[in-house]
Amino acid sequence: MTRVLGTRIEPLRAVAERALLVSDLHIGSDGGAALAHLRWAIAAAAAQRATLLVLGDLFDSYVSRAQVRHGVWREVAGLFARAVADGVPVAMLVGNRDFLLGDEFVAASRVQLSRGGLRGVLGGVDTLLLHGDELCQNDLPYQRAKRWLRQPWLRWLARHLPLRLAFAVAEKARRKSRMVVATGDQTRFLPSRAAVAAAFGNGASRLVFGHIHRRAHGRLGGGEYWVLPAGDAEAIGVWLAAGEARLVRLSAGGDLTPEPTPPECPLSA
Ligand SMILES: [Mn+2]
Repeated sequence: MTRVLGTRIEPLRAVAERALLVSDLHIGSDGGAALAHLRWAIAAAAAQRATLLVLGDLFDSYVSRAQVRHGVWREVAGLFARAVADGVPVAMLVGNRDFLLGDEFVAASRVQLSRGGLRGVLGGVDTLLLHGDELCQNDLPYQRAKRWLRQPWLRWLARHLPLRLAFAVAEKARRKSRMVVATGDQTRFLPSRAAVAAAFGNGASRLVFGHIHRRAHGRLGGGEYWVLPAGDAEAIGVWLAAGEARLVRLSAGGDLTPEPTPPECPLSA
C-alpha cells in the first residue's frame, strides 16, 4: 500500500483493457440528470465491454450507513450490482462529499470501493486515479478540515446517525461549503504544480482526477493528466483504450461521442 499526498493508493482489482471514467455526479435525493448520466455511463461501459470507474463525489452527500437501504442510494447500489452481475466491473473512489461510504455500500453494490486512490493498468497505461482534493494543497482551510473530519471516532459517529439526523447534518455541511467556496481567492481551489508532480512521483505515467469541476488535459514532467468535469452538469467521461485517452460525451443509448481535447489545467504555484 503506497501513499500519495496522504492518500492511500489501492491496486485496481479489475483488468481494464477499456475503461470509462466519470466523476463528481453529485447524485442527490431526487436523482435527476446526474442519475440519468450514471445510467448512460453504465450502458456505455456494458456496450463497450469496459470497466466503469467513478472518481468520487458520486453522491451529493452520504453520511449514515442507513442510507444504503433508502431512496436514491439504494437505487444506485442496485444499478451497480446489476452491472457487475452482467459482467461490467465497477470501481469507485470516495470524494469529499461521500467519504463516509463504507462496507454496507460495497455489500449492496458489489463495486470495488477505495477510500483513497486507485492504481492500475487502464487501456495499457499505468494510471493513477485520485478524487483530486488532495492535489489542491493551497486550500489550507479545506486540508485542515479534511484531516479533522476523517478521524475514526467522528466517522463512526456519523455513520451510526439515524437517517433524519444524517440528512440534517449533510444539509448543514453543504450550506457551509457553498458559502466558503463563494468567498476568497479562487486560485486556492486549483491543484498545485508540486502536488501534481508528487502524484506522478509514484511512477504512474497517467493521472486522472475530478473534484475541480472542469475539463482539462495536460502534461507535467513525463506524465499526462486528465481532469473530468462535474458529471451532473455535463454528461462527459474519459475513455481509455489501447494506449489512447480522450474525452467523450455520454448519451441515453449508451453511445460515446468524441469531444475536443480540452485546454491545460491552470496549476497554482
Ligand atoms: Mn469533490
